[in-house]
Amino acid sequence: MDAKRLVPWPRRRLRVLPTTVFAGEAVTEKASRKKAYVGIGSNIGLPRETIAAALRLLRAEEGIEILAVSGLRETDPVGYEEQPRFLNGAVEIETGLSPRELLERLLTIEGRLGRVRGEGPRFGPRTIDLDLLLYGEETIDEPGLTVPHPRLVERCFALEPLAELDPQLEVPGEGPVRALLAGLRSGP
Ligand code: GSY
Repeated sequence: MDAKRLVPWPRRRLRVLPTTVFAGEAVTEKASRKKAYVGIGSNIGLPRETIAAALRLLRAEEGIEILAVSGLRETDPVGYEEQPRFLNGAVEIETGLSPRELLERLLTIEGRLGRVRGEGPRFGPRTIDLDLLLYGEETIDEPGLTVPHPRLVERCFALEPLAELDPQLEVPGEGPVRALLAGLRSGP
């Protein structure tokens, strides 16, 4: 399955400061933008439509540019088996937002699509999940924000679309995404 690589919008010419205020918005220049990866999942309602809506909302966000979208795949539920199969994928983005700001945007989009966090069983069904998987090469461990995502390396459904988007990708502190996947597939 090939990731759909998007043609970037023409960008403004570089200015001197890394961040300037333009029409009231903080605009971050290319040098300080980060590549980040967001995992997407859904298994309630109309997953394909909900994921399409999530991508539209993500694309409309100021400060987030979608670079590529992986294919979507049906996956068996992990963590709580009595639920429908999931539709999973991942998105490669470039952003000038901080990891915390990006996380907040993802949670807001989830909310707009009807997700109520804290409702139902912990690993149970959900209308939409937008997980911040990777943010540049950073490792972050703060209340409510852990990057790389704390369960990324245990989850084929999250690693597979990442490997599709960038087969050379490294998970900071863990190793190459392809090696992590091979380890999971070969079993304990
Ligand atoms: O955080 C991801 C939500 N989730 C999933 C998922 O997206 N896909 C699969 N296959 N199983 C899952 N279990 C949980 S929790």
